[in-house]
This record gives sequence, C-alpha cells and structure tokens, in this order.
Amino acid sequence: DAFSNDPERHPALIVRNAKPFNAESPPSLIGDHFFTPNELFFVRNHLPVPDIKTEDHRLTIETRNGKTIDLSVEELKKGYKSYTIGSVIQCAGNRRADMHQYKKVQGLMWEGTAISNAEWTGVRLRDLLKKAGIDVFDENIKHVHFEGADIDPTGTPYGASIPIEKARGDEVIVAYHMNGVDIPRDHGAPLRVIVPGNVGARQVKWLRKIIVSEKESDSHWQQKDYRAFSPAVNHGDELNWQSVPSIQEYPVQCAICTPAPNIEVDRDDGTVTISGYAWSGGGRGIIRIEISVDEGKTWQSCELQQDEKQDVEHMYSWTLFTAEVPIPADVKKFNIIAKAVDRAYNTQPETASGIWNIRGLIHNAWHRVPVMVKD
Ligand code: MTE
Ligand code: MO
Repeated sequence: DAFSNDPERHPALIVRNAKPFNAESPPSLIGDHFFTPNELFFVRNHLPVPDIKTEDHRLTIETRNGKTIDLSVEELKKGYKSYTIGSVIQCAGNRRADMHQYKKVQGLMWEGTAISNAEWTGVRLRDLLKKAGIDVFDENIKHVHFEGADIDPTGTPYGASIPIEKARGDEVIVAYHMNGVDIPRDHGAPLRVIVPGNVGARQVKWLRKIIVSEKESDSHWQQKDYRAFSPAVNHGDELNWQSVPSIQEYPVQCAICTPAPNIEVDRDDGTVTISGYAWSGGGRGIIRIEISVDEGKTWQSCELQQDEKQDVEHMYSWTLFTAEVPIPADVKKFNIIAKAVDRAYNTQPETASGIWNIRGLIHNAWHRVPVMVKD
C-alpha cells in the first residue's frame, strides 16, 4: 500500500477520497477562523505523501544553460528575506458536485469547501531565480516549472508551471511556514510554492525543483487536466487539450457555508443567520457580497471580514461574510442565494448553463442553499 505512510488527519475533515487523500474543510467551521487552522485546511493530493527529512531536502534550481544550484531548507531560510502573505488555495474542482447536479460532469465530487485560507511565510521566487543567475526579464523565459517530490508509479513527479510575469511578481513565494509553523506533511513539508491568486493546482507541494523555460510544463496536470472546455464539448467527444489554455487565475467565487442545505427553520424566528466566503483570483479584492431570498429579484448586502494587511488591489486572502436574512412570507421552501463582486466588477453567472464544462472545473455560479420553513 503506497499510502500506508500518509500522515494522520483530523477527524473533522470531510473525506472525498481516501487514497490518495482528498478532503474538504468542514463548512460549519469556516466562519470560526479567518485563517484556516492547518489541521482543518482542505487537502488535495494526487499521489502518496512523501516523507521528507527537512535536513536532507534540497531545492534545485535549473537555469537555461543547464547550470543548477542546490539549496537546503536552512540555506533558503537564512539566505533570503522572508515575506508573509495571507493566501487562499482553492481547487479548480471546488463546487463540482453543484455543477454535476446541473448536468453530469467527470471528477472528484467536491462540494463547496475545497478551499481554505492561510498565512504563508517564505522567500520570493524572484529572489531565488536571481540568485541562480536567471534574468527574469530574459525574453526567452516564458514559464517557470515546479516539480514535487511525490511520484506516480512510473516515477514521474507531480508538476505544474506558471507564466514568468506571475513568477517574478512580489507575491509569489517558496514557503516553509503555514500559519506560523512548519508546513505540515499533507500541505507540502518542507517547501511549497505559493502562487497567490492562482488555482491550487499550480501551488506545488513538496517542492524540489524549479526550472525556467520557453514552454509550459509537460506535466500531465498542466497539459491534460485543469483546463476548462466549452459547454459545446460533451460526453463521448474527444478532448483536444491543446485547444484550451491551462487554468491560472481564478474567477470570482462565493459560497454559503452555514446553514447547511435543507435545514428546517422556524417561521417564528423571522430570520436566518448565514455565513460563507468569497474570493477572486489575481489579487482582485471582494468589494461586496449580496444575498437574495427571492430568486434574485431583490438583494441585501452582507457584513464582510477581510485581511487587515491587504488592500483591494492586492487581496489574496478570502473575504468571510455574515448576514441576517428574512424568512420570506407564505413559502414552505426557499433558496438563499449568494454572489460576490470583485475589484474588477466581475461577478458570478446566475446558473451553470454558460460555464458548464465536462470536467466540472471552476464552477462559480450563484450559490443556492435550499431551506425548509416550519410554520
Ligand atoms: N503539489 C503536489 N506536489 N502534488 C499534488 O498532488 N495538488 C495540487 C496542489 N499542489 C498537488 C500539489 C492541487 S490540485 C491543489 S488544489 C493544491 O495543491 C491543494 O493544496 P492543499 O492540499 O495544501 O490544500
Ligand atoms: Mo486542485
């Protein structure tokens, strides 16, 4: 059993797949912590978790002329200025189960909490590249590749890449701390790359190699996964992966975490208290979140909680929200609907109709929670 050496996990995680381990953060606890506690942070593994001794770990950086530099974790910590940044990781499959209900899709059936937020500490990727003698403005360098220490049965490691414009930005770090302590095994110990504002799949855990290149990573996860097709591409069609770009920045997202779907509320209570999260890619801060209990005819605003260290132009942490919503008159059942607006005034589509894709990726339609009313 290749997974027998996986770490122990918190029993409150909602397991979607045991081997490899994939689990959501418990939605009822999301609102309790602006930064998700490490043991409740969602986990998305494709392979067994590597067991790395920090003292033995080496990060290799390959330059274009085949030269390499090797760094120990200690050298990385001591040799470069450290930065701390609040940043969400969200799987591209978050809310897939919801899209599947609209129309069948393929993939792991994540509900709404394949997303978490943490404060990450590490060194700038740009500083490491510079130290390796790489000119981050070299026109022949278009992508930066990352390789993990987790390997599939053929010996191929997990890998991904990001565009150089992103890689040389202020916010991209090679992290060694998660919420102030060493990154736990499930989340990439001892080193992982944090690419704030981008999809989870590019934020390679157990980072052991960095390569600069003219091309994107050849990795399966860059080339034949994590790309969203048109709704015109259907079941049975051949998937032409090269016809669509890899997902990098995430679109605007929002979901209600409490109450859970189909709870029963007392009409006498008059209102329901709701909570949830919103987030957008590219550092675009959330400017507002609105709730409707009449299928979108009217909306009310929510109370927002945001990262005190970030501004609306550079917001990589999520926004948590709460609201007190009225129970509509004369109904036995209604939907609570939430949607967010980001700094670019992007908002979410009303339904999955126009964004449906066969792999069920980046589902961000209005989030609906059905509620029953007891008279
Ligand atoms: N990095 C490695 N080495 N192996 C992986 O399986 N999964 C990716 C990414 N980095 C993965 C990886 C995906 S798809 C996601 S969504 C995030 O890690 C999840 O990060 P988390 O498990 O810390 O929540
Ligand atoms: Mo993911």
